[in-house]
Amino acid sequence: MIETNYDFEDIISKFKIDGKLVYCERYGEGHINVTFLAIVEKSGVQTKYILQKINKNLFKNVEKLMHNIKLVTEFSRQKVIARGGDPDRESLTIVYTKDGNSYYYSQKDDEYFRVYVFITDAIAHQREDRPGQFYQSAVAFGEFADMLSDFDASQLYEILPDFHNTENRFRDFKASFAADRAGRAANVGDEIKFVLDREGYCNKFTSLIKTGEMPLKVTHNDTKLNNVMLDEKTDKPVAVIDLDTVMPGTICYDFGDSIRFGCNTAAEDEKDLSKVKFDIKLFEEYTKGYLSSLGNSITEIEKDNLAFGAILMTYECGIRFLADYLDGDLYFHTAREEHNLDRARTQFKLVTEMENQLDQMKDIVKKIAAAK
Ligand code: ADP
Ligand code: GN1
Ligand code: MG
Repeated sequence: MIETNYDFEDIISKFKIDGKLVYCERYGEGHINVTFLAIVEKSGVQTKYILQKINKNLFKNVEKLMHNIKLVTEFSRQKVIARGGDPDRESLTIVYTKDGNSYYYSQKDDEYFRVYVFITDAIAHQREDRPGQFYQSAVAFGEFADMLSDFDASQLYEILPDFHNTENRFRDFKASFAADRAGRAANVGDEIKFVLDREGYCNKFTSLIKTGEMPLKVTHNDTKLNNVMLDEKTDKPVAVIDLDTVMPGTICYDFGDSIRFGCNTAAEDEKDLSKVKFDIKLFEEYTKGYLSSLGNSITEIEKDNLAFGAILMTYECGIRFLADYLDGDLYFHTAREEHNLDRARTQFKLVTEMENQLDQMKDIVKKIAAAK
């Protein structure tokens, strides 16, 4: 159960927001923070805001988290202004508290809240519902990576260390399996075997990063389709959102995580696995959009590993869902008993489908990269 019973009027009053709160309800489908749409009215004019209760179990140091987001949003804001765009729409914008902080700590609730300007006339899609949207999300994430290519990474805290270190994720998974805190391991023998059989995947990127062959860049690290806003009329990219995980990483993580979510013909939590297929046409679309907007900084080793990145990110996410199921649903928001298990199963089905099509996926990347 997610606690949503707060004194929203009081919370909103702490921020530089002028007017009366007339609406505040849960919003969006993020798995980590608790997001609300807040509507404030002044002189008959209503303004929307995004209010978020920050996940304090995950983000142990909110000051450092918001330091990162402040730097990245200010940087992207300047870039948007320089290109003549609208910074309040084309960049995530923090609304500060009346005493100038990027978040508000409510002592009464022992919770941290932040407010963003609501990005208007745009949609964060759960799936492509009009052809071309997934392509546009690729353009958005490619441009985002390109924009951050001259951002000084040393200014950022590594807020969730080893976020995409699959070796660590595998080790944590084994610990969850051994502890079996929720007494669920006996029900999921096939899924556990699926993970253990693929241990060989886990060090593929970590070892390339260690030797320096795979470059670390400032990446988003959570490139789901619903973390990008597309214009509601034109479907053109408006802004990349959910900047909690902007940290050094490889573009193969970002590419792979988008494919994991967006090339699934069904929802991430679909129960009927016969609906879950890997859509290679969408893979091709995304690759075109990403490579076209990424700039020229992509290296050979990155190109060679984009396709496998999709398998690795899907496998890793499946491991995380299954580990959370074994732990008793402590990390991801869940709405039903087997939610995390259903999610893990869709990921493993996609991994199998991608394993069978890896050669075609690699050919697609090669063909598109060569045509650039
Ligand atoms: P989480 O970390 O839980 O995934 P997000 O920051 O991704 O939270 O926000 C959840 C959802 O809220 C997004 O998918 C999107 O629908 C909506 N959202 C977040 N920020 C904004 C914004 N600034 N403007 C409009 N919608 C937003
Ligand atoms: C979480 O925050 P959200 O819902 O955009 C998670 C991602 C997972 C994703 C799976 C900080 O993303 O890593 O891939 O769920 N974010 C964090 O849907 O753990
Ligand atoms: Mg999100």
